[in-house]
This record gives sequence, structure tokens and C-alpha cells, in this order.
Amino acid sequence: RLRRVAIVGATGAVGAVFLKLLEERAFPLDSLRLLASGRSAGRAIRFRGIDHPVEELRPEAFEGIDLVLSSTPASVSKTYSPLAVQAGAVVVDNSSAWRMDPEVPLVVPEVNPEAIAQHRGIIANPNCSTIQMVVALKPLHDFARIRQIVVSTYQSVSGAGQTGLNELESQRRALAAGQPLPPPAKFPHPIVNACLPQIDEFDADGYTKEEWKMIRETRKILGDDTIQVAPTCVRVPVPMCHSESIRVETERPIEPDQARALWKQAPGVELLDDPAAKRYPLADQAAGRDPVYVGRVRRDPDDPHALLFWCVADNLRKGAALNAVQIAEHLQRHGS
Ligand code: A2P
Ligand code: 11C
Repeated sequence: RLRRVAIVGATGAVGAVFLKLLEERAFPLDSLRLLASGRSAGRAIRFRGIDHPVEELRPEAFEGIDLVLSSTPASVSKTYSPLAVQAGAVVVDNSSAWRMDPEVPLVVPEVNPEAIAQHRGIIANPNCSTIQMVVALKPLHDFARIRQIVVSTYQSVSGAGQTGLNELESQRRALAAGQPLPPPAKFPHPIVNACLPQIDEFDADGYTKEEWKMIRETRKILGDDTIQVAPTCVRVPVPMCHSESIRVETERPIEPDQARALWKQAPGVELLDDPAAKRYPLADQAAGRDPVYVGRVRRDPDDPHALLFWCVADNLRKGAALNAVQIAEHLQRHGS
């Protein structure tokens, strides 16, 4: 019945949101085990009014567990997710370790929930910048078939986890105190007063791994390898929420009003599009909220087959923990 739950990476930025969502959504569970690295063993985290100990992740940690929600570095998931499956658990994994494995479903419940049934123990949660984009694009794809996506992202530092948040904060404090900036560790340059056009490492083509995730994961989730995706991923000095500027070209033309009508009906999307009133999605207003916000909808000035819009979502919620919890809720409803 998937009610004996473990959270792997419980002390991380996504781990904290897992716990918050399980409380908020009254997620049915009989027991909860919190796992992290040996560095965190012995800590306690409060959940539903009770202190839960954080245990070190070890191979035997999954005994008696039915459902694992995991958000760790990919290398940790590579080792431990198969052990959880061997122990009889289903793993919803937020790392990049399994996403492109052809045997592992890559799921956004508003887009391809049918893929969940194919799982063999692991279900992958997509990258945060991909999730919000495909939630926004799905109704347009169903209506007019997407040919090409050109996207620039404005990704918050929390995408890089708790250490990313800490790095922006310590640079802000140093600036305010008139002190020299501490040397950057998580990001390739100081982030506090800059937009960095690099998230993760570059490959030989000049694209970053983050950009390749947006290309490959979008095709896998939408189930169409012919969709062209041209991304530029940028880290910005914003604590929470990723923003994206998207140009989408479709086989059939879509008028902005048609797109707005589709988004008003679409699950997981909230339209905030009233430029005259200066209403459009903003990162600080989307933080702590569930929807993918869409606004600034307009036609390409020269191409009736292309629309432009602005899309914002909480990268730790819909971009990570919420999407995984929705998958887990689907598993519970449909009996694994
Ligand atoms: P810990 O806090 O003990 O390092 P974030 O994305 O915020 O950096 O969080 C990453 C999560 O993954 C944290 O909970 C972290 O635990 C956990 N983690 C990192 N490395 C390991 C590891 N080798 N074994 C188990 N958990 C790990
Ligand atoms: C970021 N999207 O904002 C990344 C974080 O593949 O799960 C997520 C990395 C991943 O830095």
C-alpha cells in the first residue's frame, strides 16, 4: 500500500519541501524514515509534531520500506536506488541518474501520467527547468503540435541546493558589509551581481548538461523525438523559482487568445497575463506556490505559427518535490 515511506536526502533543499508537502497534503503514511549522509546522522527533523531522527543512508536502510522519495546527487542515486528496488520499494527519484534510461519512466503527472504504469521500480522526476516548461507546453502541443521550442531560462540559486542558497546569501552579506566577496564554490563565478550563462558543465558542442537535459527530457516526456529544442540556461541571483522566456512554434497556428483559453483549462497552470495592469508571473510571488505561472503571451511579430510567453514556477515545488509527491500519490491511488 506504499505507506512505509523513506525520504533520501531529507536534509537537503528539496528534502525540506518533501516534508512540508507530505504535511500540507496529508499524505497517507504509516511510517517515515529520514535518510541523508553520515554528516547529518543524529540530527532530528520535526514532522507532524514529532521529532524524527535522520539516519545515515546505508545499503540496509530500505528494509521494510515501500516508497522512497529521493533527492540526492546522481552518484548517490546510482548506488542506492537499485538497492531500494531490490528491497521491494518503489523509488521516485529526483536526480539526473535515471532520467534517460529507456526502462525508466520520466514523468510529469499533468503531461504523461500513463508512463507511470511502465515502471520497474524507479520513476524519474525530470529536471526543474524541464518540468515547468512541459506543463506549460502540453496543452499547446495537444492543440497544435509543437515543432520547435527556443527557451532562455533564468534559474534561481536554490536549483543548486542548499549550498547554492548559502552562496548567494554569503555574497550578499559580504557586499552589504563592504567586504571582499568570498571565493565562489558552487557557481563558476560570483552570482550576486551577475547572470551566469552556465549551469553544470559544458560539452564539446558548447551546450551545458543542463541545456541537454531540457532537450532530451522534453522529447522523452512529450513522446516526440522530432521536437526541436534550443535552450540557453542561465543562473540568476534570485533565491527561489525559475523563470523562462519561451518561443514555441507549432504546426497549426495558435492565436494568443486561444493559448490563453487552453491555459485556463490546463491542469497545473495558472495564467497571469494582464500587461496593462503590470500583471505577469514573478519569481518572488510564485515561491511556495504549486502552479506553473504563464504570462506575457504574444504572437511572434513575423510568424503566425509561433507564440512567445513567460513562465515561472517554484523549482523546489513543481520543479522537484511537488512533482515527485504527485507521482507518489498517483502510485498510491492506483496501487503501485
Ligand atoms: P547531507 O545534508 O547529510 O549532506 P542539497 O540538494 O540541498 O545539496 O541536498 C542534497 C541531499 O543529499 C542532502 O540531504 C544530503 O545530505 C544528501 N546527500 C548528499 N550526499 C550524500 C551521500 N553520500 N549519502 C547520502 N545522502 C547524501
Ligand atoms: C539547477 N536544474 O537549477 C538544476 C538542478 O538534474 O536534477 C537540478 C539538477 C538535476 O541547478
